[in-house]
Amino acid sequence: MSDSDDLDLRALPDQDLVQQMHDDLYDGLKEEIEEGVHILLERGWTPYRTLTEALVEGMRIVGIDFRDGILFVPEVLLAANAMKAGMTILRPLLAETGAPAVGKMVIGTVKGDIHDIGKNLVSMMMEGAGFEVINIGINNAVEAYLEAIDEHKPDILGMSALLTTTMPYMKVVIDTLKEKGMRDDYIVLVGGAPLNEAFADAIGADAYCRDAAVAVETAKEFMHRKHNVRGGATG
Ligand code: B1M
Repeated sequence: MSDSDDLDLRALPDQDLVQQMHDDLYDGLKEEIEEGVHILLERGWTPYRTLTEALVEGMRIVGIDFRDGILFVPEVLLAANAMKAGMTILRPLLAETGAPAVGKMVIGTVKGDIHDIGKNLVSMMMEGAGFEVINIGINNAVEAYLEAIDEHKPDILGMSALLTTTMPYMKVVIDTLKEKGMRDDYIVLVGGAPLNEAFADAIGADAYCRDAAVAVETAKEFMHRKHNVRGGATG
């Protein structure tokens, strides 16, 4: 920690600064991450580049050492906090497109799962692409999804799961929509590190989204199809 205390982040060239931010994220240094994000933006980096190269890449490294038993939950929580602080700065900038809403999405992490960084990133990127996003948080039981759908009438239902033990819950939600005869009223997109396309197919989702950028592209594509179908039906 003392290394970072002494370091003048502004004196570092871009590449070294990004490297230092990966280290600071690893060490859970929230203020340093905030400062690093500001510096990159001042230097003309786009919010998206700052997000992906400085923050998401840093979190990927944290994930590897968490998996390998080098980092533990308390340290990873600190890293997650630092990441969120950086995302808080970038969120309004990413959303600043001024575009009319191209669709509405309700998104939440499934029951039993409290991972929310990826979901929040998807929300931010979707907002940036002009979607209205209702983020219902973590640990959502099927009732919470139904309530949000009923209240907000979205085009898209997004679900996130980061654990192999919680991903099957997505099927519970989709099966409930089917039972209620509501499944075809929504585009269901799913994502999270342990998922893949075969899983999304097997549970009856419309698509698996590998990352936030793919989520945006997929959502746009489905909205386009939805509008075309409507246009075809009426015209
Ligand atoms: Co957890 N954790 N964790 N964790 N954690 C993982 C997921 C794990 C892979 C780590 C590992 O072992 N390598 C592992 C899961 C193993 C498995 O099931 N296969 C794991 C474990 C085991 C656990 C605990 C059980 C640990 C314990 O207690 N012993 C526990 C479970 C808690 C619970 O949920 N009930 C736990 C706890 C935690 C923390 C609380 C400490 C913290 C979460 C903090 C938070 O989110 N606020 C945490 C973290 C941070 C991680 C890792 C390190 C990082 C996750 C992350 O934020 N990634 C993670 C390791 C990893 O994934 N490599 C790990 C960055 C984020 C940008 O990526 O979330 O993948 P990601 O999101 C991407 C895409 O997946 C996709 O787009 C996103 C952006 O590009 N996407 C979607 C995600 N959701 C989407 C939804 C969509 C579309 C796309 O909808 C349309």
